[in-house]
Amino acid sequence: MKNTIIHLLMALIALVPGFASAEGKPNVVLIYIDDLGYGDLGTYGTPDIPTPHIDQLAAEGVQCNTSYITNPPCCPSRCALIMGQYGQRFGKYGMSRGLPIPEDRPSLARFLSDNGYVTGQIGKWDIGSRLQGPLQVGFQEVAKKAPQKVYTDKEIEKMKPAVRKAFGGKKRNSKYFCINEDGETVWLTDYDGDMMVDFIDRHQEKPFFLYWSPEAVHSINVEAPEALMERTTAPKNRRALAGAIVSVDDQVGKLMKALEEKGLRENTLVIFSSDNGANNSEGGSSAPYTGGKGSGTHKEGWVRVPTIFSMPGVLPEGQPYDGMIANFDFYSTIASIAGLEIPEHCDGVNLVPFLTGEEEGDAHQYLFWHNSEPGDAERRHMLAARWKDWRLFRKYAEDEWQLYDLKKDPREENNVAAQNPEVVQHLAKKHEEWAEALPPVAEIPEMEGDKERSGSGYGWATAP
Ligand SMILES: [Ca+2]
Repeated sequence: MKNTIIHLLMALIALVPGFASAEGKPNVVLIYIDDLGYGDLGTYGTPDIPTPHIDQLAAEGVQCNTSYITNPPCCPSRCALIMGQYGQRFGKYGMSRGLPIPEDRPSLARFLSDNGYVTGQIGKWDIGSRLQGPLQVGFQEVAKKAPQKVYTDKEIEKMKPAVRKAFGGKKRNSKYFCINEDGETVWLTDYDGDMMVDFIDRHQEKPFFLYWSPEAVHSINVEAPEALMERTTAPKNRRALAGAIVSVDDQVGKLMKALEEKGLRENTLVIFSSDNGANNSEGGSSAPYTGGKGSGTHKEGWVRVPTIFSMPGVLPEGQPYDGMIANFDFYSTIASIAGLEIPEHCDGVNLVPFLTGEEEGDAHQYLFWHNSEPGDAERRHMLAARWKDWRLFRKYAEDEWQLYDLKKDPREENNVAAQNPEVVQHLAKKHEEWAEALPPVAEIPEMEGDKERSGSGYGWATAP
């Protein structure tokens, strides 16, 4: 009943002209982890990595158990996220780094900025062309990159062999340690968490949109300090990754504490997700599914990620949602919760009625994959479709379709295409119809000029 009233209010608010510029709109924090696997969080069943704050977020929100990245990996995933549509809609059929995101339709940051939000970005970008930095596509503030720690000869001497192998040769710049303003060496993820708190602190009076995408937990995690790793019971092959995940969880705790202390918890939508599936090379887990980054990019674990939505009072607490969603739904859901009309270009839907249980079933009846950019790594080529419990897959258009029943066979060990020709035919036709409406693969343009950066240093770079 409470939710119905809130929806009614939101619908009414959306009809009031000029509301877009009004204060009092909900804040949004979007957390997008790099390479975090479906089976790498406590609330998703991992036994060896304690993630109490993320688990708490799920307990105070909706844990989505069938959440997809239709455009893996990093770069295309982030482009689809920020544009609220399949990457193929703007010709992005694979990694294609350097391909611009469209500017004839608003990015999520531009959209919220145009509607009265203060927009801020922290961490990894990897979106659009070299000239499309975050400040160019709608973010008003970007956390400057703190200088990386550079290892000295003396430090290299004392390093564990794995760390020395990565950072003791030509490359001496640390990936995960930076130098803070006081000259101290700090864990980058932790530094990012402090920047989140700083952003919220400065903008607590306004509606804000904060996008944090840490470098974590992307390889290489060998620098993870013992103090983080010893909090886990992870085996050796995933101990460093586990340490990195524990630190991500710490920052979620830091964020939630800041929101609570400022009385913003109820009026803030927090979304937590990952840009693609598990970091297999460092022991990441897709359990109960298989696959992930590297050799497993043909399987479910490469595209199925953990996703949590939390907004007490608007969304249920501790109620999972099993229907199919994709990362491009975040845009439309944020727009809806902000009382704004979803822009026409969006492929996503407003997930609120699905997350509340008002509407049953999948938010998307079908989801599709068409990763066929000729320049992309062969292992990542994928044509696929999801419908009900079925996953249809083939690598190239000339291959035979494979069909898996993910409910009976989550590990995708039994291709049941021959036993279910009608399902194959139906899904293949759906895929074909969807693909027919897409523009061709776009060429990456050559671009003059320096790559857009927010600059290194401390504090925030702001839009010109
Ligand atoms: Ca990634």
